[in-house]
Amino acid sequence: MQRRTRLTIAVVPVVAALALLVPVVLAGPGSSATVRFGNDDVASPFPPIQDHDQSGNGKFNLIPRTVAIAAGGTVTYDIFVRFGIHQPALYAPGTTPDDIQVTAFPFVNDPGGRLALGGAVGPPPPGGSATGTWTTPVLNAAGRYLVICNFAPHFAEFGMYGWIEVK
Ligand SMILES: [Cu+2]
Repeated sequence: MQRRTRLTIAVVPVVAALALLVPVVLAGPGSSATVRFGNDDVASPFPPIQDHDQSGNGKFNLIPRTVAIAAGGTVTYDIFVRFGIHQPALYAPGTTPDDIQVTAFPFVNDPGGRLALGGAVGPPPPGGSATGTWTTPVLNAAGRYLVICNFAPHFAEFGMYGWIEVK
């Protein structure tokens, strides 16, 4: 018994250390990965656009920015917003942020190459937050898909976008 306990004590830190070394999530067929969509609790507590600095660059992020899944999988976005609105929009492989036309306010709403649009989350009540989730359709075709925040200030001013690599 004592020997088994010692072995367990030795194995747990090794497994924990290996987990830290995995940079991206690679999900299997039919499985899913989760990405945080909005990191609004970091940096200063001020509304970033009107009153303060570059906080929005930390807040309006997808974490991780790039996620890799196997063909046939999905990605779920865990949406958290304190400032404005977050709304994920999925674009076909080959679309880059430069291809997105921001011609409207407050939503980008560029239909060119768009495959799916999640529900808008927010705006939150004053001093509060809003949360939601959105899962992509099943992604069968290999390629690098662009996902943006369809709320124009977040995409255009703070580069709120990320990638799904389907392998
Ligand atoms: Cu947003």
